[in-house]
Amino acid sequence: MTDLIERFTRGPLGIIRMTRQPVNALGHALRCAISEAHRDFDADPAIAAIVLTGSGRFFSAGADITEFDSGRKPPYLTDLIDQLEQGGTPVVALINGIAFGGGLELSLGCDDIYLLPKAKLALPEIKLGIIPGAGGTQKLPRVIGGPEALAFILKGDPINADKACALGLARAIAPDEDAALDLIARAAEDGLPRRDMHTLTVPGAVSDLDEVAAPFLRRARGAPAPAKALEGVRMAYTTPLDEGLAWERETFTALNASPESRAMRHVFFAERQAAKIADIPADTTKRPVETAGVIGAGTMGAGIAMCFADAGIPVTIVEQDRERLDAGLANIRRSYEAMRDKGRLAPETAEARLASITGSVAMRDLGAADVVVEAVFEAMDVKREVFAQLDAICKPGAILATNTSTLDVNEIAAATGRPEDVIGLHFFSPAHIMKLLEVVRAEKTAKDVVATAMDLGRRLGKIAVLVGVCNGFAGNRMFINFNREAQILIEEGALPWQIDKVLTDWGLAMGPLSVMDLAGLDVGYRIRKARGAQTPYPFTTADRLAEAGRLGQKTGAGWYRYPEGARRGEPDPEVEALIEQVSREKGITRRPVSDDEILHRCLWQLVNTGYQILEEGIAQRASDLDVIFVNGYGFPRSRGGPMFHAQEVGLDRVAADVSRYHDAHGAHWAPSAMLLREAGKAPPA
Ligand code: 3H9
Repeated sequence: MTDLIERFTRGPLGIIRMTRQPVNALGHALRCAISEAHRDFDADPAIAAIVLTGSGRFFSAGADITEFDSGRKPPYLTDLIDQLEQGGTPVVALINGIAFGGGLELSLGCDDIYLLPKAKLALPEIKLGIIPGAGGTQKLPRVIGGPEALAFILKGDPINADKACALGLARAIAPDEDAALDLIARAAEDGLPRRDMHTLTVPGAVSDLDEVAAPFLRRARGAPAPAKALEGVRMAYTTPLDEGLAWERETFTALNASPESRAMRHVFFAERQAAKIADIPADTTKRPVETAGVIGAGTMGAGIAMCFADAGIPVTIVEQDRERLDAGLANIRRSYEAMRDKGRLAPETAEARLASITGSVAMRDLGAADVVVEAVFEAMDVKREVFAQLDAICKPGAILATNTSTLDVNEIAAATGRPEDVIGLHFFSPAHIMKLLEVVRAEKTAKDVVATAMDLGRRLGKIAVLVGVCNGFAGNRMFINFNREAQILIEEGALPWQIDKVLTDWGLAMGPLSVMDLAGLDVGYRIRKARGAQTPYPFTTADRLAEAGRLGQKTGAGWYRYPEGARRGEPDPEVEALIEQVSREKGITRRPVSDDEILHRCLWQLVNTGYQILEEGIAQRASDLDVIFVNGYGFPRSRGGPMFHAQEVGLDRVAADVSRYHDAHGAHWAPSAMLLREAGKAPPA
């Protein structure tokens, strides 16, 4: 046994078990070890079949992504697959767990595939901005059909063992490894047929593919890989296998070198890095979280309760009166029923989740909860009152979390006699759908509470990012400044639809004005009024729209007008007239603003604010801010996040632009000292 593979025999079988920690990524050393073991077994006349399997939860997570930048060395994965196909002894893949990307392609190079019940199969390369590069686009359509293979590649999501068998991707599911090896041994004794992909053709008509590809191409937002995946699968119908494989290798290599794929790989590693906390070891003992409570059954509270139910954690949701509680519970029921009706959730799963949510109008029913998340009205006195009550009711050691998006978590914690148990869990709306969770560490939050909250985030299927206390924490603080810049640009001469278009053409899911229309203009209006005017104050137009009852989509008009409940807004001459009037009142001579200026002033506000946040220690690392924007604010993954994008452009250029904007537009552009240092424009701290 090495730390890469185990090899042993069992009757007529020679078994190669991949054991490379943590996920059996097919790095160079593992490829060499498999190649050598295969060669030895292949030369042994006593071996009737070679079995390739994995260990623990993993068959193999695919190619080693860390090698993509450092340069890969032969034998390449494709060489290894050629070796298995050309050897004299049949090879069977026994997929015990996760077989992703190159791990699945390695299996497709085997003569047959058997599964254990926990097998999960995927070609997730598309999520890294690439296409499968070791046969996936050419062989999979030959095995399961073109449209099925294309959907599998474009989604990149895993399928389970039953589905893999139903698609004809695997022969059988065995209950455990012993049973599987017995099955394979019997098949080997009968003479395992060899699989020659060259003899297979893709059934059906090529034209079926366009319909499958259309929604993915629409959502590609400039990323080139989906179109290439379509091209590859289309080729599989008409092109000899070797020619198709050569095209696939070349295309994989080109995409791998693209800025989009570099950015997406950055996000992949950044998301994993975000889980690591400098002063809290990964093995810190977590507090048990078996039951949860949520206070508030409004949109946010209901969504948070659904997160717990979805994760199998029973939850009690508390409202102040029966009417509100019933309305909240009815909303939850409607959401689950909609998922069931759309086929996204099995009827029994929907019912089980609903059954795990209990409603109550008595706070004391939260006494036994391991964690309570408060999602009540966003006002300090209300929150402090709730936390004082929780302090009196909750069992010792319970985690008391606030979902505030703007308020000072230290002040909320101080309303209790146990501030060490208090933390912020900032969910994003809709809470049961959005991936991002900001975990807000207050001054006195205990380390095991932070560790438990980060782990809870993972259990809830979120990407948890640790941030500190400040107005807006990390994400909203950056977003607010980005949006403020959009407002200033409008006063100077840009129009809302120009700004939104520039930013969505660049890849953002939505522009800031459409976001305001979706969220409701009354939300920001109330916050601004509560906080008092700031300088500069560029929200005059937004305030006037709100005061005129143009609250956004929900009232059919905001920055845009929405005829008959349309979700896509139309430019509105009335808004244009209002904007011009506000500029006039402020003595601003409107001028044409270029798309380039719009893009860079909005983006560099994010980046400059990001560096301020890092400098203040509100976030641990620049890549955490990228994770926040990609998962919470519709920033394109293929641009890697604002901080990564700035580094790609060059921090010296960013710093020069920021300094120029500072000269032209004033104090809100004061360059972050850290940005200047990182750009080499100021001495190190
Ligand atoms: C490919 O295969 C190309 C081929 O078509 C063609 C080639 C020619 N490589 O996520 P976790 C690390 S492209 C290197 O926390 P989980 C990860 O960074 C590849 N490292 O665990 C982390 O490291 P650390 C196609 C990898 O249990 C640790 O493993 N495959 C790789 O929540 C644990 O990861 C994919 O895109 C890798 N391939 O989830 C699969 N995978 O501890 C990508 C993981 O230092 N991987 N690591 O932070 C995943 O989706 C998830 O990691 C997986 C495990 C589901 C496997």
